[in-house]
Amino acid sequence: MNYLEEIELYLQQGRASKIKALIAEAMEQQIPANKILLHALMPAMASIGRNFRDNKVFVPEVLIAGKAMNVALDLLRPSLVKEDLPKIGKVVLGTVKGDLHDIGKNLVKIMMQGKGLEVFDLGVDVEAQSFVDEAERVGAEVIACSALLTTTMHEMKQIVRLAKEKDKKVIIGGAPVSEKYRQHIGADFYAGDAAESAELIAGYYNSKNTSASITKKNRMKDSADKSAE
Ligand code: B12
Repeated sequence: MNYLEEIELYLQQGRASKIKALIAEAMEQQIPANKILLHALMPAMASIGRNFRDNKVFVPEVLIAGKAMNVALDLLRPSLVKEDLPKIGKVVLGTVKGDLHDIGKNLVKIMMQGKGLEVFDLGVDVEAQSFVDEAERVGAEVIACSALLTTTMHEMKQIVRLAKEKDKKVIIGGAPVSEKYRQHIGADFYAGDAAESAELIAGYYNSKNTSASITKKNRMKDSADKSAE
């Protein structure tokens, strides 16, 4: 078995300390973090998801595997996020009220940080109002919310309503959420995975920053022209 296969297997068993050691070794062998994420950790989570659905594993096993996945993500984070990136915008992130799933959210955080976005993570089980309060407090224009349960996704509608009052944009995601649902609740963006969410929001801030700097340049030119007259 190679490193990737071993990591995938041990994650399914929730063996955090074994995974830690294997990831360290794999990285020493120059296996890229991205490859470990996409070809070992994600397939393991998908397989846990299938086994959970088919009643082959139960909440305690899934919980332990989830913890091991978060340990693995913490180990990969430094390789996936370059510290010296220029900061392009702020995002408030969290999992909605009633929902404790955080692996997808944590992945969104890493991918967004990897694009130079400053992420303020509120954790799980977050009240709708808290997303907006935090966005106001830190001066973030974008709120990102995750929901994994059909019974909690409706919280997003409330977040969108409160966010609109404060002129904030909302991106939604998580397994039960879709583009159709985005349209239904009037959210600004939807992405199916973490990498896509980071692309979308980085693109949003980059185009905003570009038009702001063009406006600033034009203003400076106008005042220079006026003082020359
Ligand atoms: C791990 C897990 C758990 C763990 C969570 C551990 C943790 N730290 O997160 C534990 C054991 C705690 C758990 C509990 C429960 N779970 Co659970 N869980 C899962 C499981 C197996 C995997 C989820 C996961 O982490 N996937 C891996 C990550 C990477 O994928 P992801 O979260 O989908 O994220 C991706 C995208 O969705 C997207 N994304 C995610 N968030 C965001 C946010 C934004 C802004 C954007 C743009 C994108 C985005 O990007 C990620 C990929 O890049 C899923 C099965 C599944 N197929 O999803 C069930 C699942 C979600 N759970 C389910 C259920 C029913 C429960 C429980 C009710 C079980 C119970 N009887 O107690 C409880 C609910 C607890 C609660 N109140 O939240 C059901 C939900 C059914 C439904 N449609 O509502 C599922 C689908 C399993 C099933 N088939 O029945 N669960």
